[in-house]
Amino acid sequence: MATLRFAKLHGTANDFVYVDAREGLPGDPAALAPRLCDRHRGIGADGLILLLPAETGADCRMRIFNSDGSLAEMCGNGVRGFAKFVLDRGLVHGEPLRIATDAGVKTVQVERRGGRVARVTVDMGTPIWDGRTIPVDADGEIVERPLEVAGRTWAITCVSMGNPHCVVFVDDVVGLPLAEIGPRFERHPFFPRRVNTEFIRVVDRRRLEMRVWERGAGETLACGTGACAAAVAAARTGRTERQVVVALPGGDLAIDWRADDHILMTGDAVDVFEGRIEV
Ligand code: ZDP
Repeated sequence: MATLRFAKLHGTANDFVYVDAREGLPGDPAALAPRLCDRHRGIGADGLILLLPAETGADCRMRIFNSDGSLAEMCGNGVRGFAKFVLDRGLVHGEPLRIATDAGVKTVQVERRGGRVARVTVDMGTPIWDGRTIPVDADGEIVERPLEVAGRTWAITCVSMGNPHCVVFVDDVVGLPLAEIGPRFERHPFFPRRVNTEFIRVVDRRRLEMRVWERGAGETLACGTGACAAAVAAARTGRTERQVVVALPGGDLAIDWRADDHILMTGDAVDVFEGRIEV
């Protein structure tokens, strides 16, 4: 047994356990993540995020494990909480903060209230449209392409934000039986590394409503990379402007797809509690 110190934070109600793992961890993170994320037997979270030693070109490094223990390349809501976790506690310095992730170095700007990080803007980099890179089982770009899932034909648009996303525009997100259809997208053979699926209703040219079924985590109250994927899919198919607010069950995220192709995502980062757990 070892004692692990942690903090729990959320961004738009997408919650994560954060651990300073710069000096190592008492165990394999892929095995620790499901135990720590368990909402009945553990702390409860959508994923585990580790602070790792800095590397060249960045102030620090983060790594995210989904609640099922799978490794994700990138995490939009988690990276905002990560910035608050390290800056408020003085663990890392740097403004703008450069965070190395498995999807490249992300630059982060923070807005403070009462000396503490309250809102965070992340340069999420550029969207990747190439099918084999996302990856999906097809060449070229996947924009409004029919795919049969759960006995229905959906028009899907696929994009990688470092991690794979499938965006589907629907007339109603509230009534969608997500627990039934979400896993069928996630495990569809068209997605060789599984997929995060966003179901989107266009409210108007500057607002989207979204529900998400995340790879390795199920339905979550928000997904930052998913909100970016939805925004670029909506703008690219002519449904919206390049600046939108994405309304998620957990709150709003502002997305700006700049003319230079970079996507800026802005949202909250909130401390929940800190603690120690025997592992
Ligand atoms: O790619 C994946 O496996 C996702 N489940 C990772 C988590 C994404 C996240 N919800 C986000 O906000 O981008 C943290």
